[in-house]
Amino acid sequence: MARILSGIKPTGNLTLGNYIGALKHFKDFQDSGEVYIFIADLHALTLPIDPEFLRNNIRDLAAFYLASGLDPKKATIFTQSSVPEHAELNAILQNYLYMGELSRMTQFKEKSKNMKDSAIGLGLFAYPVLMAADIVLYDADIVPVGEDQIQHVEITRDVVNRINKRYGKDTLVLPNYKINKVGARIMSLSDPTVKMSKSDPKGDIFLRDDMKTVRKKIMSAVTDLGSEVKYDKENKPGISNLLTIYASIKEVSIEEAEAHFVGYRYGDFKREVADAVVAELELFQQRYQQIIDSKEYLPVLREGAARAKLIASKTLKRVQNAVGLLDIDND
Ligand code: ATP
Ligand code: LTN
Repeated sequence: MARILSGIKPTGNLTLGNYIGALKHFKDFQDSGEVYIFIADLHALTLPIDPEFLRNNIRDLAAFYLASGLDPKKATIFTQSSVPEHAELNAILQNYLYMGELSRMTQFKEKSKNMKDSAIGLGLFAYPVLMAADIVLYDADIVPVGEDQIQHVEITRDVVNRINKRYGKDTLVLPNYKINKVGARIMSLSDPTVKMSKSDPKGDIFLRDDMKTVRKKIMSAVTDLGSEVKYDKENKPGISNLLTIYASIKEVSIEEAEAHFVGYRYGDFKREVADAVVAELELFQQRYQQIIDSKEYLPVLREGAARAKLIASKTLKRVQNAVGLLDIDND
């Protein structure tokens, strides 16, 4: 049975981009594979963050996971920091990833570009090391993510190949990323040439926005010259982004979405996109609120940590043995 693993970092309010690119699809794997979904709370510390804000984001993300339809009986849901094996494997893997390749990572370059060297934490630089540890700890075969995370899965593959070559081919499992055909990169509504991102709130739709705000944001999304509703990323990035949002929510192809909107004016098109998003988010928010109020995420996270630890501790032992650390219980 395939092992599927993914995570999101609790750095702020989740956006429609996170939902469409990642969150919405996690549940699709839970009937056919063994699913591990975690909250990347240690990764959230790689840029300065207020402790209370972080704690609330973690609660929120746990509730969002459950509201998205992940079933804790089928999927293991947990926080990264509740399974110390992540940090322990990180300490080993950091020796097999190199300064040059880490400094070329797009995410690192983007996040650090306006920072002075004296303010860039080592954790931000070494982000991919911990992420590689997250993935290989569960022998994950498939890692569903949005487009921006492909590079991180690729560097994980590099480190797996390096380690397996040196210590034997069965030391670590080689993971593959999985991105959605539609919606792997949702763009900002105010500037459709940049990614919708939770740490850059301009032009984002947040999963906790009230429905009036969601409608308003979609109705005032930047569109393009011309009047035809057509998918053309180069010349019509705004319209293409809204078409992508519609197609992902309705679970249809871009071509089907285009066919549906033939002859529409921009205003009517946007209204229908807003209807589709509102219909999806309204239900989602009701479930989220109920989970936050009942705190039902807590036993889920506790049980998830216990289940995750069972797998993680075995992999860690295997790697410790492979690299030559002495097993003091079984020497
Ligand atoms: P930050 O702004 O803090 O870097 P983010 O919004 O980019 O955060 P992440 O926590 O890095 O979000 O990503 C969570 C998941 O959502 C990842 O799988 C990522 O690829 C996906 N994702 C993030 N933004 C988008 C987007 N605009 N379109 C599609 N998928 C996205
Ligand atoms: N970097 C990811 C979060 C993340 C992750 C992972 C995703 C941390 N570890 C392991 C998949 C697998 C992000 O969402 N930005």
